[in-house]
Amino acid sequence: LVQSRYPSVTLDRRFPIIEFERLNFPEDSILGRGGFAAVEKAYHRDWRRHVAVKRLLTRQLTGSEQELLYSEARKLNLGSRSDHVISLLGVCLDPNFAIVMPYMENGSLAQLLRDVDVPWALRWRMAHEISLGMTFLHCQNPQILHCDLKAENVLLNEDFHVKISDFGLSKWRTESGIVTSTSLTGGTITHIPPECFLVDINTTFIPTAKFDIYSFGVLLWEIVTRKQPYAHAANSTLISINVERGQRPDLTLIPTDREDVTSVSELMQTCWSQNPEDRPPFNGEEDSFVSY
Ligand code: ACK
Repeated sequence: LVQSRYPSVTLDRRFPIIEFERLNFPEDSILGRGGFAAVEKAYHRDWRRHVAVKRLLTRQLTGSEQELLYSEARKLNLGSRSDHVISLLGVCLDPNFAIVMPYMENGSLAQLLRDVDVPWALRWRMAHEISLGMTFLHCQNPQILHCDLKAENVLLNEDFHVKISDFGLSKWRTESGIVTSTSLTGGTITHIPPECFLVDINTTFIPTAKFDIYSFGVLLWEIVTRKQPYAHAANSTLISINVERGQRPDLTLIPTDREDVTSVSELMQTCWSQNPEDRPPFNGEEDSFVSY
């Protein structure tokens, strides 16, 4: 068993290796399922702690699925250097490649907002920590675009501090603007910026950091309202609502009796500006990264 508190941050193939046999999976271990992988809760017998394991459940990984999980592990490996990005504890190689991360006791922000009337001060702290985590990702070289930022993918540790998770759709973006990714397309339609749907049919959409900023605007709306964006619209009409009519999540659901809420409401509207150039960067300064 190779374990280090600060796993290698180089983008090579050296990850801490965890023996699959050391993990115990309880009966109802599944925390959630994605396209081809699932996240499960497990107990590490030597470390005597719970971990979260992302792996394929039913069959052998194909080459490209293996690459996807592998690329996700590389990003989590970098996450060890940020307090607000989930980190990599290690990977299992046998019987399949699997990602092992810390288990987050308080689940996702989506769940918390659904179940609890979260105090405003905690909501602002979480929003701030999300922006710190995103600043970290956007300042990497190559830059990491998350491309699926939403309340479900924001996890909370035992003290309700934020860890950004799920890099299944994320992409690397080099300084020359080239996006490298083995990831599947897709994502959450309510959080995808309109320009994504406006590209010529023969052209591939190339995301920039402004993609994540738009999603952050919608996420701020989720934090403030504790509701689902466009809850009453059918998925099939969302693109035309969002792109052709330029509509956004319902501002009438935002309370008007608090100054802090009003200023966050102004910020979210800047973040979801129709023109990507009008959206602010996460770090609050002008572009430090050439192709931000
Ligand atoms: O809202 P949730 O319970 O929190 O459902 C999702 C689900 O798995 C799919 O991503 C949960 N999840 C993911 N990673 C972790 C983790 N490291 N610790 C605890 N729960 C996790 C997430």
